[in-house]
Amino acid sequence: MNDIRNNWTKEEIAAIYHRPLLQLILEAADMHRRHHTFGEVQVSSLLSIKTGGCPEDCAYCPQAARYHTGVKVQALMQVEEVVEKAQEAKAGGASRFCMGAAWREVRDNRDFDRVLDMVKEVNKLDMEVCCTLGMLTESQAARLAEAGLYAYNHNIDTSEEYYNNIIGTRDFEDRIGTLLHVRKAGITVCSGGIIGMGETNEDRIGMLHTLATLPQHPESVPINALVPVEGTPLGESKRVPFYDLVRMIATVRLVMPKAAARLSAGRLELSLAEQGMCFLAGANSIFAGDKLLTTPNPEFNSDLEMFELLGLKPKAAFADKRENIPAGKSTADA
Ligand code: SAM
Ligand code: DTB
Ligand code: SF4
Repeated sequence: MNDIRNNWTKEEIAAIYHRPLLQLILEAADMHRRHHTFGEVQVSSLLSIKTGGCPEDCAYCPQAARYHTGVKVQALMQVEEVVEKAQEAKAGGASRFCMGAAWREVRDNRDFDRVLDMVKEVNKLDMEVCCTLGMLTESQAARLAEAGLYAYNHNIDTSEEYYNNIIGTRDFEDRIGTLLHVRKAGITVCSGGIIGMGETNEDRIGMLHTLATLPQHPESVPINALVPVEGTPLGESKRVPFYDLVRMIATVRLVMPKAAARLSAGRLELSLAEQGMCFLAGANSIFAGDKLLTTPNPEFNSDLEMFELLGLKPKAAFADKRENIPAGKSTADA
């Protein structure tokens, strides 16, 4: 059976999303076992290397300069500080280190040169290095690849139709353009979105349809439950129903079987049993550490307990073979 398809229709994805819940989870668990080692979870650590003051108007984001959210603006960190944080994350069991900057786009300036140095240095720690820096040109993506970047996170966030209700300062096509540049540079793609922003089920299905019909599926698909932050236009939003989150994860697993389905923002609100259900439904990646970019995340020790209790194991770095091997590594390491 060929599980990997890029010709999904929205109707097919909708039929999956709306299956009876336990049947959906069972099918997703089955698919998960066919393509992944069950119980293995990729652990990423996030660091905000440049915080706040962003010119964009993303309605969910505490780092947009135009909203008053109490996030303190911080200029780009120094390379040494970042390497220290990466070392700590590695010691805590993270195999991937993701550096986030509150930029609209990358500019070819000294800040970008410094980020390239960060990528080179973290790469030396034998961790999968990831960045999320906003929009990229083709040549910027190539420079990041050359520096040893393993993954680039760039979320499409929601459906094409709903996009401009959430973000007015750029278009959906801009996001897709950056994803193509990342792919072309041979960097693995991490792209997903947020639920709980007032979108319909159709929008969620549309978002997954866009990702699942790209010429190549993203290697990683983060599903974030909106963290409502006071001061943002979505600050008063109600928490997204848990079962919607499970449906999203299971649908990711079924339409993009090989992707890492990342249970991302919003984990702090979930019980252990709820997280367990997400892992059963195909989630196999999390952000660990007590902070996401600016909002809290479960404590390191409570995640350790969860891994112990549910019998989960952290996945080793570079466990997935990839065509574009980072500088200094051979396929034998992959
Ligand atoms: N500025 C870059 C960009 O927008 O691509 C990178 C950083 S941005 C904060 C990364 C992602 O975090 C966003 O695309 C969004 O999906 C997610 N995010 C931001 N604020 C969030 C919130 N309050 N709740 C859930 N996810 C959020
Ligand atoms: C992703 O999809 N979620 C992460 C990561 N990619 C960069 C970010 C979540 C941010 C949540 C809000 C905050 O902490 O500022
Ligand atoms: Fe800026 Fe990214 Fe936040 Fe949008 S999501 S406001 S681009 S930091």
